[in-house]
Amino acid sequence: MTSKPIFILNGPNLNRLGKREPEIYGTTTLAEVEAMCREAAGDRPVRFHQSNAEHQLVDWIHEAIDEGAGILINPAGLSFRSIPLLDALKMFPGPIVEFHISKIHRREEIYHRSLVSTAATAVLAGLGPSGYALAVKALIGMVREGET
Ligand code: DHK
Repeated sequence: MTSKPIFILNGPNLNRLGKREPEIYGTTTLAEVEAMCREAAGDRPVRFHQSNAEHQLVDWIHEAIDEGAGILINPAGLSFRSIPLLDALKMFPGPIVEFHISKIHRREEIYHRSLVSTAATAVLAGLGPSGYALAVKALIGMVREGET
């Protein structure tokens, strides 16, 4: 039986990874992040997306509600103000890992309080782009726990 996919969702401006403020986000591109995630996921199917549009991220979360085993989300700037994103995530029955490349709690005040964290099962921040692989493995571990 094919296992249900994990959804890896990336928010606004993450399409610019590699060029965007490399002193904060590093020089790894989003395509390289996707490859790392697929490698870390092993035989678990992955749906990897990025959008600068809040409604598109909400639509993918609805897809995950119907078809997904877990969600890894870097909501980027939407972390801090998006009620629609939070409301959609609250409907998801499985594990949610919220991920931030940077140390959001040591940055400007506006980045300190994520609304998404109130729906997340776990939060990872400050590990840099390579942290996505750790987040994938943590999510798959939670999914397996829920499937046993
Ligand atoms: C990414 C962004 O685009 C910022 O808006 C967040 C997050 C931090 C990150 O560290 O991945 O504040």
